[in-house]
Amino acid sequence: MSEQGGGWFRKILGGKAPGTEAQAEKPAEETVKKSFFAKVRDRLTKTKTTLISQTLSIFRRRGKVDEALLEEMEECLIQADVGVETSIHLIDSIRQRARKLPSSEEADFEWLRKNFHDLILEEIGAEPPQLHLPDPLNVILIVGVNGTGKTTTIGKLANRLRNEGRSVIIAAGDTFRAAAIDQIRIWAERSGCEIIAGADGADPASVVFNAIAGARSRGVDVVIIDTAGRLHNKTNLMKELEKIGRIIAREIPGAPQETLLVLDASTGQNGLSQAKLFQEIVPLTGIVLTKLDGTAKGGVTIAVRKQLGIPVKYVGLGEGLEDLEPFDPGSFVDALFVEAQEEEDSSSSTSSSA
Ligand SMILES: Nc1nc2c(ncn2[C@@H]2O[C@H](COP(=O)(O)OP(=O)(O)OP(=O)(O)O)[C@@H](O)[C@H]2O)c(=O)[nH]1
Ligand SMILES: [Mg+2]
Repeated sequence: MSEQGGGWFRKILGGKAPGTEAQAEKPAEETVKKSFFAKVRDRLTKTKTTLISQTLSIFRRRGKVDEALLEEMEECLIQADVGVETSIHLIDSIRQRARKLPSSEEADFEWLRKNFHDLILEEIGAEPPQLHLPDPLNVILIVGVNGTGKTTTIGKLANRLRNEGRSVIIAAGDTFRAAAIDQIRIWAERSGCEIIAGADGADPASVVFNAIAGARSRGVDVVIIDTAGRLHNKTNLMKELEKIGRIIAREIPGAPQETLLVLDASTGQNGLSQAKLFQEIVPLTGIVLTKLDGTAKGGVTIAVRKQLGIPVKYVGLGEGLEDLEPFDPGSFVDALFVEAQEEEDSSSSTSSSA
């Protein structure tokens, strides 16, 4: 596991990385983080229980890899919102790998665990996807249907980028909903970033133009643009995003450097249809998967990568300023499997002591 992956993993699991020694972490700050991530881990458990632990527990009941087990596993993946197509593909791959085993080897529990782990990692890609912001002035366009967490994500992302030494201006490009500007102002304050807003109902493209001009004159290197999620129909949405895109490209050749689609993980497969719709309107460079802290449908993480070919770049793990983490696929899959291991260990110790 990579160094970076270990870090992400340790944060989520409150310090426990598999195969690494318990490390003496920096005390005060780490303790605060630990209690926070312990809370997150408890919430993420919902995902793990459904996706991996449940699947593997079927194995424990049956004791061998046979057709009935594979069918039950497939069902389980579909219920965890991995998606029908991807679930069938995963199980087919397991089936083929099992067939190819030499007769001297058995498809036992460890075999299943390892192959399942590797296959999921192949699906989502092992490399942690990075934001690509190479220019003196970069634009991040944030899109998604209403309520998925765009505005909240912008606040968290602005905070993150500032902590990484970037300067950020937020463009309040959602002028459609009355309260949207006040909401993004609060997030700009929290993250300590400047905000450029117009009046309610103003043309979002003019807000974007002003934000870029402001960023240029102040030497700011990132502009994050909020957009409206509720525009009644696809034609309106398309018109508005196209206009915003035109202004951005005219002002900064090559921009937007990133166009991130915000998806609510708890909407499961519905999120996939949303992503397909947006893909037709704007070229997406990444996904932010929000509300992963409160869902049993984390399987959508695997589905989006496989079916849309777009990497998940960040995950939202709560409503606070710090609750956004860069997505690290290796750690994500490790976390799923370690939880299964821990559950298994505790259940076997319970049964042996009984
Ligand atoms: N638990 C949890 N809640 C989140 C997360 N991200 C956003 N939320 C909540 O989701 C709700 C909607 O978030 P917004 O940021 O307003 O969503 P939006 O996409 O900007 O919505 P519109 O402006 O209406 O299009 C708020 O109550 C947020 O606090 C997350 O990662 N975890
Ligand atoms: Mg919003």
